[in-house]
Amino acid sequence: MTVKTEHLGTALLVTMAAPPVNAIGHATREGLSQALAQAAATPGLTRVILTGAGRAFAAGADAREFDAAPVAPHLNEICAGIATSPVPWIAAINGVALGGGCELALACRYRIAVPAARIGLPEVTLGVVPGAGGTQRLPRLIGLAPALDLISTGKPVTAARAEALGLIDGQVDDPLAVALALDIGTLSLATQTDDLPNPAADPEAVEAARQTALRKMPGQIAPLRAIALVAASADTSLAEALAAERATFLELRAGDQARALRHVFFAERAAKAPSTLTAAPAPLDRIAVAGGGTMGAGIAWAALDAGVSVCLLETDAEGVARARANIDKLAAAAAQARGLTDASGIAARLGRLVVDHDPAAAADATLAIEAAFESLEVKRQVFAMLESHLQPEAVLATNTSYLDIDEIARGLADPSRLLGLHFFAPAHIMKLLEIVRAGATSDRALATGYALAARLNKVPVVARICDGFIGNRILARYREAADTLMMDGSNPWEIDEAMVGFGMAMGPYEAQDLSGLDIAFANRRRQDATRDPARRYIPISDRMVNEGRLGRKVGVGWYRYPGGGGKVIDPLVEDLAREEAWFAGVTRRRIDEAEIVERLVLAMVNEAAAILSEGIAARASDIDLVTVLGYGFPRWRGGLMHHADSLGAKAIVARLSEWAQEDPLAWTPAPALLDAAECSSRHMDSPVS
Ligand code: 3H9
Repeated sequence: MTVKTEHLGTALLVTMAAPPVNAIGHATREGLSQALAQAAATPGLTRVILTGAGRAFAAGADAREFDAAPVAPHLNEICAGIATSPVPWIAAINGVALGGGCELALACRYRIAVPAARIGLPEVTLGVVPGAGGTQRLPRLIGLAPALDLISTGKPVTAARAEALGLIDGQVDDPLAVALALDIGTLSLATQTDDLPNPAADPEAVEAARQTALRKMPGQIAPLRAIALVAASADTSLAEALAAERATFLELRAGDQARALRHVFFAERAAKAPSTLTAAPAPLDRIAVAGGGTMGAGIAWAALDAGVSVCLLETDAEGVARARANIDKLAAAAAQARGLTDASGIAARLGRLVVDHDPAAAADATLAIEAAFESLEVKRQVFAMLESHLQPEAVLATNTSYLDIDEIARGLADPSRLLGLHFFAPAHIMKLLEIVRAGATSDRALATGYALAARLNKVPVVARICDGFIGNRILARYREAADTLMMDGSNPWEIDEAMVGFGMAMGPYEAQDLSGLDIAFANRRRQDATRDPARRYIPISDRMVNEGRLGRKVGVGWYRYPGGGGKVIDPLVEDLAREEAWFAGVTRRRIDEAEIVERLVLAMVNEAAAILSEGIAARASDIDLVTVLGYGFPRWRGGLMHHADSLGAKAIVARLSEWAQEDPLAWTPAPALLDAAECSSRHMDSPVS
């Protein structure tokens, strides 16, 4: 039974019980529909109290049902039934009330929530609009501007904020008790949301919400459609507006963006430790981070944020001072980010931190993460030091982006303790954690990696060893393909603009300017010895570095940054590309935006397919998570491999094969793609044998 009913005196208690978060699926809708009928058939009832079992009120419609046609009874009909019920319904909000859960509460006559509740309409983050009255009842209840804010961003609010907005009538520790005790007079004075007048029109707030959505959620349809629906609440009858809302919800629910966003939502949730991994992780209350540079300090701050005690190790007093300064910057930024933490929160974090150059200070750490300079020699020295000072059962991790972890492990007495934990900068913000399983990594070390991800609220993706693991290997191929386009006729700003138009958070050249051209340069030098001499090599990036154009940090890279400000196109870069093309005997040609996007996306897809074929990634959805959470691939396209599926393996292979005739080393289709194309019904998400 996903909905339980119980008579408590003259009240009917209706409890949604679909663990873990009471997502509202068909069975719950049936149960709610029956509860409506039961209430109507019970004489003398003074109230119906709606609540949720466990930790949630309701997490919204069950999104797992969205791939199939909707089945009656529908949630919008249930909300209408609650809103027009002669017996008043009270929402006793015991935990999160999101999406359809919030809409059920909005249809009630009265709403009381626990202080820990989070309430909101996050539908746009799943590519849909609220479909059970949210776009109409919320603005009637709290006004147009705040409703626009909640619905167009999808961000939930705390119970305190909900009360301040008038979304709920009060916060109490025991909403059920209060709902039972509420006197009839108070209840009858409360106005049913549907009887409230239309909210006042607010064209300025509507335009501001549109501009914010265009800027912050570019390419996405749902936020703009939701804004239009909320705007219409000012001058449209409730019945007409609810019908328009329902039609929009159903249209978007069946669309590509909603499918892609659902895919990422469920992929994120599926990315936890597999049940087959039974080893117990190391405890994580006290960890060490070796190296207090930008990355090490970011990792330390992420751990401090999660309540972990950290020993941040440096090599000498100067290093300790630098590490302290890096931590102070993060603390200052956290203090400025309003609402995240207060002064006592910052003090508590700093109270859990020790910064030292004596490795003995880390002796009781159960996990040590090395974030030192990217050199095999340096890393081996760090691990020798950690090995001699930490307990033998402590797990060791390297944050290397490219180095062979098996090579690092060779220096250890017990290589099974070592794994890779590849964080993304800024480490305290980015959600992705690549966990690299080396040849000897034990199940316990792996389980510790997963446990750390869970503790730090990050999404873990396991990779095997190769140059760059999953993400940086795809990135390297993306950059190589972009450089080739630049040599053959494009320029960095055309390429950046095309990829931003596709939906990437940033173009590849602006991103390089941000991270520094010297990092990719060092990688190319490391790869010189193993690079196939027959592979086409584009020297433009090397020349940039040789001319000191290292990116934003020096004020000039692919773009110029006068006065440390925004980017400005630099025609010298185009001259440089023309010159290199002339040296190489390349006749430059006009390359349009569509070709730029197609070449760069398919270069990444082909590399990702090779990564799957080689078993570096276990599943295509892991690659989707890496590209979306680590590299700015548009979430609403579902990640690289989900997007590839939408293009179709056959079409991809046909295009790659055509390009392979000009350059087989760069474009020959990977075996996983050939497999998928051969069996065209098979998605790349299917397991690769
Ligand atoms: C909607 O409501 C449309 C209506 O307007 C119109 C209707 C007509 N569906 O995240 P967690 C699962 S659209 C299905 O790990 P947490 C989740 O997959 C919906 N399943 O826990 C996971 O399963 P598993 C609008 C869902 O405590 C388990 O629950 N609502 C749904 O970190 C635990 O989830 C939203 O967008 C769902 N709606 O966070 C809210 N929600 O154990 C989406 C969760 O098998 N949900 N599951 O891996 C969330 O934001 C978070 O899950 C929540 C809990 C904050 C609720």
